[in-house]
Amino acid sequence: MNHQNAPKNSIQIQLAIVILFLLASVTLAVYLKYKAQSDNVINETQAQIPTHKFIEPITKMPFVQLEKSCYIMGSPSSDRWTEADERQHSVCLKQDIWMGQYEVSQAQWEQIMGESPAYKQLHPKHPITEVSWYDIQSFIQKLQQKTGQQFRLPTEAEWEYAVRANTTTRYYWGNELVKQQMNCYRHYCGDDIKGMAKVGEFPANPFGLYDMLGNVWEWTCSLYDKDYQGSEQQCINADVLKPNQRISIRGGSWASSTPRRLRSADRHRAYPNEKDVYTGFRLVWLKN
Ligand SMILES: [Ca+2]
Ligand SMILES: [Ca+2]
Repeated sequence: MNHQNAPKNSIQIQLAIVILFLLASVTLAVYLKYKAQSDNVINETQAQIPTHKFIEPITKMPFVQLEKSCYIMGSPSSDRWTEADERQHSVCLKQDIWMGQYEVSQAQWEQIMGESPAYKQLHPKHPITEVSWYDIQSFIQKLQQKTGQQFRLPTEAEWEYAVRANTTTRYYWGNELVKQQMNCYRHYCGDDIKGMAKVGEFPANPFGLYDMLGNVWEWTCSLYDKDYQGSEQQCINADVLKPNQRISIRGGSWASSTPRRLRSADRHRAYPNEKDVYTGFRLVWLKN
């Protein structure tokens, strides 16, 4: 009997091995698929590209939601390019920011103000320039009247949080200048554009914001203080602003003479009634 049952047992064992092998293969396949999916999720989280946007209905300006967070503003003293007014300090944003995805364009300015003061008016999608800080306050007032929404310029601290997008390097892509990353000055930059570029021509930073470095300098709403004693985290009220006080402007321009001027931490300033062909702005939207 035992002898007769032996081949049958052997077939059963072989079948069991095959079934076990199939089960193991299926389990492995399911695991690998799950792992690939979870890896993608992690990668998306690491990229930290915000997905929430507000589109202002009249000019179609998009604003990207940046979640409130703490970060180190300024540049390390170990970097030989760091300047005296870039003291590193921690800043915590008290609320989410809705940052303009692009510099405000000439067409958008004209749409709200009815006329464009911009130099040469090369293209409607060029950033608006030759607007003083006071001109921008008028623009904001009219935009608010027309849309029923609230806007302002970013504080200097909000601006640097936005440009860094959680990076700590000189530029949001690293420490060295890389061609075709921003619109800067030809002899060191190597980009193909001689003057202003249309907004959004160069790659966005990790938060999805365009031209934070280069193209045109951007007005903030903060009083310039070389020692970073807190004014960088506030907007100066136009009513108390004195003619001899200066406002922080950020990001460098298509005409900046050195790549140092285009670093995330670099700071510049201008009197509120100044206007030139190198300076424009972007807005933040204030969610109700
Ligand atoms: Ca250029
Ligand atoms: Ca810019």
